[in-house]
Amino acid sequence: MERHFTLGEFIIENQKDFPYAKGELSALLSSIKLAGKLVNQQINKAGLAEILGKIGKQNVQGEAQAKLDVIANDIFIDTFRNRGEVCGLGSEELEDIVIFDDEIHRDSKYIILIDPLDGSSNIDVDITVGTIFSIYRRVSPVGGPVTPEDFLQPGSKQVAAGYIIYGTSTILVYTSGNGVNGFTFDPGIGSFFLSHPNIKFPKKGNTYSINEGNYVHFPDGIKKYLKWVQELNEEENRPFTSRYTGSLVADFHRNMLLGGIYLYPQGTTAPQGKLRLLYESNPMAFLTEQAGGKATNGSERILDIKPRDLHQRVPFIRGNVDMVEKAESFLSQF
Ligand code: AHM
Ligand code: MG
Repeated sequence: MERHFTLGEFIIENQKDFPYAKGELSALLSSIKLAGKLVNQQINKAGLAEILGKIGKQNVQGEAQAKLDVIANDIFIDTFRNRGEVCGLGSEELEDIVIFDDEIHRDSKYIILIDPLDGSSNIDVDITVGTIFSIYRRVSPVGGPVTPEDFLQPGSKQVAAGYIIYGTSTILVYTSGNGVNGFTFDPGIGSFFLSHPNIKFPKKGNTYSINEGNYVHFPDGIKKYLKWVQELNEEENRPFTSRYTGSLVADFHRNMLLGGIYLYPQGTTAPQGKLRLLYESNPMAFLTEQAGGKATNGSERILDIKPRDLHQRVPFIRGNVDMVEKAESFLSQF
């Protein structure tokens, strides 16, 4: 039987491709791998361990926190606290950044932004959830205090980004700017193995993913685009297929592997959409471009947006280039 590369072996083999300091970024990915295994273990036994349900508090976004949201957040923070690869962390679950300024972290060049458990409203009904991460090189001098500017960099400055999808299998997908690769977790061995090398969007896609229940709130361009995707046109393979789980990682992963478009546009009740630029849209946009797709807010490249604050939201459209450009053309016309 052919033996696949482990994630660790792959990282060492490809270190030459990392744009920055080699060993540290490899170690950082190894910490994500460890935290991902711990979260995976918690998710798998959630029904038995009485860790389903809400904790009765809201996160900084005003959304009800699930117990596993908090557990996953703690696991990632503890992992990065115990190891020295990042000097600061921002989390969708926390109002402020966490600064690690003790001896082992002080000389670190990296900060990380995480959505520890995305799609957490799906946990209690056993639908796929995910962890999303985004890594930047700090812009403030190494050894000095970590600053907000270290976190408020445009997505084009990411040095690595990815997600862990806790689905029928657990897969870690990441890019460090040299393509996208996916590694499936083998629970018997406890390692991630290369299973999805060099992921690219297929040339053609015909799946669209959007919460159509919000239709009445969408801009006219999106309404007209949705009517267009539902029209009969055999040559263009329309109507498209609608698939939406409410878990960004699941909808993203499927559409990247099979081709398709994901939209979370602005609406009258959510003027900037729902997704967070730093924790969700930027890492997904980096992966999208690395897989040959396109990610915009409807008119502007996501990775070019200069963030104003940590929890900023942004309309998000990403997928096959031709599909995204079609949606953009409707937005610019109507
Ligand atoms: P979360 O970070 O609080 O879990 O919210 C993000 C999730 C995404 O995974 C998903 O794409 C979106 O919210 C679904 O939102 P909606 O339920 O409005 O369709
Ligand atoms: Mg999220």
